[in-house]
Amino acid sequence: MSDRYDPRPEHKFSFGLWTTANRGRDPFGDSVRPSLSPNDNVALLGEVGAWGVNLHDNDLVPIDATAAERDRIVREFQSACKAAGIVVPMATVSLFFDPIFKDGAFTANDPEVRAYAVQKTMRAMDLGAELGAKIFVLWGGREGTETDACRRPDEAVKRLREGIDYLCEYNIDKKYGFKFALEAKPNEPRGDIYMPTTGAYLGFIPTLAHPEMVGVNPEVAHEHMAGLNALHAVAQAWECGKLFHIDLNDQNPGRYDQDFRFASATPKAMFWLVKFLEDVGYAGPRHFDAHAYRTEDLNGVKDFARGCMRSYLILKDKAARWNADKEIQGILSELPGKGTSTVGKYSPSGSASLLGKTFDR
Ligand code: XLS
Ligand code: MG
Ligand code: MG
Repeated sequence: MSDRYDPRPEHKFSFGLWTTANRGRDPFGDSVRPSLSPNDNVALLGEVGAWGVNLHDNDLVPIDATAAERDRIVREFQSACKAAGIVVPMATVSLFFDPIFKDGAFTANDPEVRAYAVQKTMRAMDLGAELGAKIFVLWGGREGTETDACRRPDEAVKRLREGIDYLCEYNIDKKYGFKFALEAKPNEPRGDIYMPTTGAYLGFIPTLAHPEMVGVNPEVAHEHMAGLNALHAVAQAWECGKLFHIDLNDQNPGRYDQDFRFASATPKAMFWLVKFLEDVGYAGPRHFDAHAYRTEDLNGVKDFARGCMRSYLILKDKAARWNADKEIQGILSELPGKGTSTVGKYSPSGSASLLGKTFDR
């Protein structure tokens, strides 16, 4: 059955390999779904009508693969993507799964671990570039603490900066043309993660050697975990030209990282988010970083993926209806004080007349 909510390539809907291959494992329970190979995964994404697939290095290439194995896996994956009509817009690196990162990656106390984290990221950039990705996401899942006895948090910030500056130089050196998108999350798996919100990263980026190369990847669930309004984070990133990517899903505040299907928990908030992205003309990928309920089987995973895209398109349609609705627009036009200027640029005479003005409170 096809209808106007069918996904099309121009919608730029993407999924991480890790999202549709999520096997429903959690800290208290084992996998409930069989493993899904990367090649079968892209076939599934093609079947449901997605446009792109994103990946961590080790979602595709096992951490202990030889160079020859790596090359074969990449070749076969490229064929699978081609057959499914799926592109790779974004790549990222796992700096959280391997036990070596138990104390962090770029911020770990052991300089060997930090150097390995940078090397692993450079190789993940090589992989992403080979697959055609132009966006490189960095989520520092282990960059944090359970107790601050282990290091001073400002030292962690300096280590993080050095790592990212190095990767920016590598990007320039190799002419990869990546834009880095930094993804914040307040906690989980660490007790507390440095750079807990998108706003923290927006403060950090101007301190980098190549701020123009670095933006953010806000995730709805992560802002909601912190009890924040995800749209406000997205809008602030957009306003300063830093919305390089977005992770769409859903999440109730004050919970573990739920990664629910897009718009399934807070549909009203997600309406405003979609309306914003469409109104401002955000042209990047709409990436769903979510997974199916643990009670679902593989068919349920397909329903879940279709549901993410369908929910987006329904909300996009409602946003267009909002914009076209005469009654709504009539009410909005009655609001006072349109525009973004308040008092204009400062001048001594202007300030004197402002000070002299009497306001009717
Ligand atoms: C985990 C993150 C992760 C990033 C990519 O909570 O959302 O999936 O998006 O490493
Ligand atoms: Mg999440
Ligand atoms: Mg994410």
